[in-house]
Amino acid sequence: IESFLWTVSIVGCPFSGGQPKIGVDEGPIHLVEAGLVNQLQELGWNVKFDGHHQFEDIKYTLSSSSATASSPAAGTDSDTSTTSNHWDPPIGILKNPRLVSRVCEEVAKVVSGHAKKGELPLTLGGDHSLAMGTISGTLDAHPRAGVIWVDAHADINTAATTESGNIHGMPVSFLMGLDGNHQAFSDFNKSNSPSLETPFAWIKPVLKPSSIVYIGLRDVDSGEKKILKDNGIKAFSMHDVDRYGIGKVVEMALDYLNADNTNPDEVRPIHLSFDVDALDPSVAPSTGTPVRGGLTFREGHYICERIWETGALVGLDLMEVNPSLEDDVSVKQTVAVGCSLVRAALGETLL
Ligand code: 5AB
Ligand code: MN
Ligand code: MN
Ligand code: MN
Repeated sequence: IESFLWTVSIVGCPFSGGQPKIGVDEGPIHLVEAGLVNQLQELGWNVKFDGHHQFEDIKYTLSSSSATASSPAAGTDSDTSTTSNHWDPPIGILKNPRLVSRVCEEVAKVVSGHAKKGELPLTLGGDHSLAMGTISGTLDAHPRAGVIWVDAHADINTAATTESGNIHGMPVSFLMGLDGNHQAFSDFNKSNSPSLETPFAWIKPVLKPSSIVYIGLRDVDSGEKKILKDNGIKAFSMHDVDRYGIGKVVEMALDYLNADNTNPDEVRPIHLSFDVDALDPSVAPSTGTPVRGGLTFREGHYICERIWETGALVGLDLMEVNPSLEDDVSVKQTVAVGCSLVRAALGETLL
C-alpha cells in the first residue's frame, strides 16, 4: 500500500430522503459517537473528520429556488422524507427526487475531492441512495475502479420498475444510466413546470454493468432480476454463499473484476459499498429493510478483510444503520457491528 492511502476522510451523511423511515439519518452520528475516529486512529490511520454534512442547507436553497415556493416548511411533518413539498413533488412515484439528487451531487464532489488528494473516503450513511454520490465521486478520481456491492438488495430499480418509489432501491440504475430512467424522465420533462429543476441531470453513466459485483443478495424484485439478466451483471446471492462458502465467493468476485486486467500485478481499484442489511437481522437488527437469511458476523467481516488485503480499496461506504429501529440493545449491537466492519475493511487484523 502506498503511503498516500493512509489518510481516511470520513464523510458523515445524515440523510434519509431515499426512503421513508426516520432515523437512518442518525446512523453516522451514532457510528462516530461510538468512537470510530479513535478506533481508526488506533489502527494507524490519519483520520480527517470535521463534522457531518449539513444537508439542511440544500433543503433550504432548493425550497427557495423554486419560483412557486413561499416557505421551506411546506410540510411540517417530522418525517420529512415522506413529506411531499411543493418544491420537490414526486416524479411518477419517485419520492424526494430533487432533494436526493442535490444531496448526492454534493457527496460526489466531496468524495471525489478527497480521493483526488490521495485520501480514502469513508462515507457513513444515511440511506443507500447516497451511493450515487460516493460511486460517482470514486469513479471521477479512479476511472478504472470496480464496485463490490454487499447488500440483501440489488438497488437497481429504475423509474420504470420501482414499486416503492424509494430511491435507495435505485442508485445502481442511475449510475449505469439505464433506459428505464431516461424514458421516465423525458416523459416528465415534457410536462415539467419550468420552476422545478430536473433531478439527476448531473449523473454521468460512469458505471459499466461489468464493473460491479454483488454479494449477499436475497430480496431482489422481479423487475430487478430482469435488469440483472439483460445486462449480464455478476451477482453472488446467499445461495452462492451457501454453496461455495464466503472465501470462494470473494475470490470469484475479485477475479471477475480483474478478468480483463492486462497487468495482473496492478489490481483494479475497488470501491466497497456495504449495506448493513446484507448481514442477518440477528447480527444487525437496526436497519430499515431487514431480510432474514443474511450474512453471518464473520462472513461480513471476511469480505471486508479480504478486500483490505488486496491493497486496492479506494472508497468505502457503510450504509443503512438506523438507530431508531428496534430496542437499545439492538441499536448498540448494530452500531458496534458497523464500526467493526469499517475497521475490518481498513486493516484490522485478527492476529
Ligand atoms: B436498500 C426494494 N427493492 O426498491 C425497493 O436498503 C427495497 O438500500 C430496496 O438495499 C432496499 O424499495 C434498498 C423493495
Ligand atoms: Mn439493502
Ligand atoms: Mn442497499
Ligand atoms: Mn435497507
